[in-house]
Amino acid sequence: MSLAYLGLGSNLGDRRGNLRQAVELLAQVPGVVVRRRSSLYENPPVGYEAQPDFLNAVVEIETSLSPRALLEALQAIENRLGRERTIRWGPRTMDLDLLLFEGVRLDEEGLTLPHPRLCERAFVLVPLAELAPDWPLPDGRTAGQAAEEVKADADLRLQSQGSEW
Ligand code: A4P
Ligand code: MG
Repeated sequence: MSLAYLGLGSNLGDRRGNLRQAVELLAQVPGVVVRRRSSLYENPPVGYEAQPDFLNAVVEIETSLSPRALLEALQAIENRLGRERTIRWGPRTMDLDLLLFEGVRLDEEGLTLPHPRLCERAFVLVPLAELAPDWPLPDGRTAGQAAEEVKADADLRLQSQGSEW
């Protein structure tokens, strides 16, 4: 079994309900055990800004799947939750990103690990640091150090502390 961290985001419809449902569907994937979830944060969109605010969280899983098979399972859940791909970085009912997969670095068509935009995004780093503060990032910092550095400039509003959401 390998540890992996997933980034969840929603900015359309019942955002909290979408995140909850995504975790429930994840727990039903054969070969995936959901271990822990971060607090839930609301924050303005990064990238394409003319869209509603996001709710974001990070989930820790253990899995016997390969990174590629896990990505396919995540995409199937996005589709189940009504994700329509319109504009890149645009609004979505559910975005499920594979952030980190224990012991794996790769850069292939359709799958880069660690996630290429992980080190710069407060909405990923802050919840990740709750679960895995000592995890080493590709740029040499730990998740906890990186989170501290981006926190001050980020408009991250705690919506639900701990894993009760
Ligand atoms: N892909 C490659 N590596 C990975 C990986 N490690 N995990 C490929 C997931 N996907 C990976 O993703 C595009 C392609 O990336 C996929 O085909 C996959 O094979 P997508 O989910 O189809 O499209 P996207 O999400 O619009 O693009 P992308 O590049 O994944 O965007 P991001 O980086 O996920 O950003 N602002 C706030 N506040 N909160 C957010 O959650 N999210 C985004 C999306 C932008 N701004 C945001 C948020
Ligand atoms: Mg994505």
